[in-house]
Amino acid sequence: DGSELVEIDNNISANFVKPSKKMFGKAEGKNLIVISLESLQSFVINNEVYGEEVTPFLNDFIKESFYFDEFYHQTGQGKTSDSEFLLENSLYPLNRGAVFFTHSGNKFDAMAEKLGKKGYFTSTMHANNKSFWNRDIMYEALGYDYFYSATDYDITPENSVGWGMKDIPFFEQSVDLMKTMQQPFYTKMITLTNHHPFKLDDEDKLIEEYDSKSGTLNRYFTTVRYMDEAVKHFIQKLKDEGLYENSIIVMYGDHYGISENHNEAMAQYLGKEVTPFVSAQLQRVPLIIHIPGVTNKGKGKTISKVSGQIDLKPTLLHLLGVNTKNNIQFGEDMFSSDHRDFVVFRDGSFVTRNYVYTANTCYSKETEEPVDDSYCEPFKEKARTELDYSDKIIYGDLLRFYDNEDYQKIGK
Ligand code: GP9
Ligand code: MN
Repeated sequence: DGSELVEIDNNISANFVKPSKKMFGKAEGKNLIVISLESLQSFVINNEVYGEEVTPFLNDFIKESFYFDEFYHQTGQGKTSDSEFLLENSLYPLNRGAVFFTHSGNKFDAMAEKLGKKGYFTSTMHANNKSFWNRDIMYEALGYDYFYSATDYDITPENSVGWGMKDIPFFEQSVDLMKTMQQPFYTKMITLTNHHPFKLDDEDKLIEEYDSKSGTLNRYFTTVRYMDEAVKHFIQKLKDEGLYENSIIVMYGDHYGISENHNEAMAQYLGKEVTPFVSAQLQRVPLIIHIPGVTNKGKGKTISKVSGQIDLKPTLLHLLGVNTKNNIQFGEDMFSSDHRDFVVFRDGSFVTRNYVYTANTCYSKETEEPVDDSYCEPFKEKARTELDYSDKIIYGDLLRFYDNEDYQKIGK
C-alpha cells in the first residue's frame, strides 16, 4: 500500500531545498542538451602534460559557463548507466549490479518524462547498439520519446575506434539529427571515445602520451584531448546551425576513468601519494552549465559547492521552470543558497564542506590528514539514511504508489 513511502516522503519533504529565485525558470523554453563526457575526471581540467593543455577547449568554455569544481560522480558497477540513472531520477544507483538491468520494470518519475509533459521532445543520442546495457527497455521506463542509436548514425570502420563511433563524427551527425527535432527538445548525448582502454588512431592524437608505468594513464590524456576537440567542433556546429543561442548546454563526467590500480602512475603525475583521501578527491568530475544570455563571455563563474550527480535533476528542472517540490528525490538545487555541501558516494563514503569520510577514516580537507572521527560523525546517519531510503524505493518499486489515491490519503 505504499506505507513505506510515507516515512521517506516525509523525510524528503522536510529537507526540501527551495529553488534559487534568481535562477528558477531562467532557461524556460530553451532546448536542453546534456552531454555525458565519458570517463572525464576533474583533475585534467586546467592541467597539462609536458606543457600542453589536456582540455584547452573546456578550459575556455568554463569561463563562459557555470563550472562546478566540487562536483562528484556517484556511480557504482553500472558505470555510465548509473550516471544516467542519477541524472534522470535523483535517486542513488544500487550497491551491486546495474539498476538499468535489474529494475527496468519499475515506475519512475524521470526528468525526461516530466519535460515530455511540458511539451519537450525528449531523446538520448548514443551511437551504440540499442539494447546495450538494456537501454532500449530502460529508456521507455524513463519516458524518453526516442533513442537515436547505432541505426540512426552512419557508422563505418573509418569513423570508428575502440568501442565504436568516434566522438567527432558522432557530434557532427548528431547536430544534423537535432535540426530535425521538434523544439524545444531535451537530448542527452553519450560520448564514447574516451573509454578504457583509451585507444586512438594516430591522426587523432593531438598531444603526446604521458610517460609512466601505466599505459592506461599515459593514453588517457590523449583520448581526453581528443574528446575536448570533439566538443569544440560540436559547439561550433551548433553555432553554425543556429541552435546555440536557444539551448542550454550541460556537460558532466560520467565516472572515473583511472581506477586505483593505477595509483602509482597517478601519484607520479600528481606529484603526491594517492591516499584514500586523494582517491576520494579524484572522484570529482567536471560539471559545466552554459546558459545563453546568462553565462556569455566574461560572465562565467566557478562554483565550489560540494555536490554530485544526484543534484542534477532538481537543478536542471528548476532552470527550465519545472517545480520539484513534491518529488521523491535526494538531490538539491545547486543554485539555491540553501544547498548543503554534502555528497554521498555509492560505497557510503561522503564529502562535506570541510571533511571527507572514506575507508572508515575521517579526513580534514584542509590538511588532507586523518582527524578524530567525531568530525564526521554528524553526517554519517544522513549518508546511511539516504542510501537506505533510495534502495527501498528501488527494491520495493515504491514510486508506483505515488500517484495512487490510497497513498495520497495516507501520505498527505
Ligand atoms: C557504452 C557506454 C560506456 O554504451 O555505456 O560504457 P561504461 O562506461 O558504462 O563502461
Ligand atoms: Mn562511461
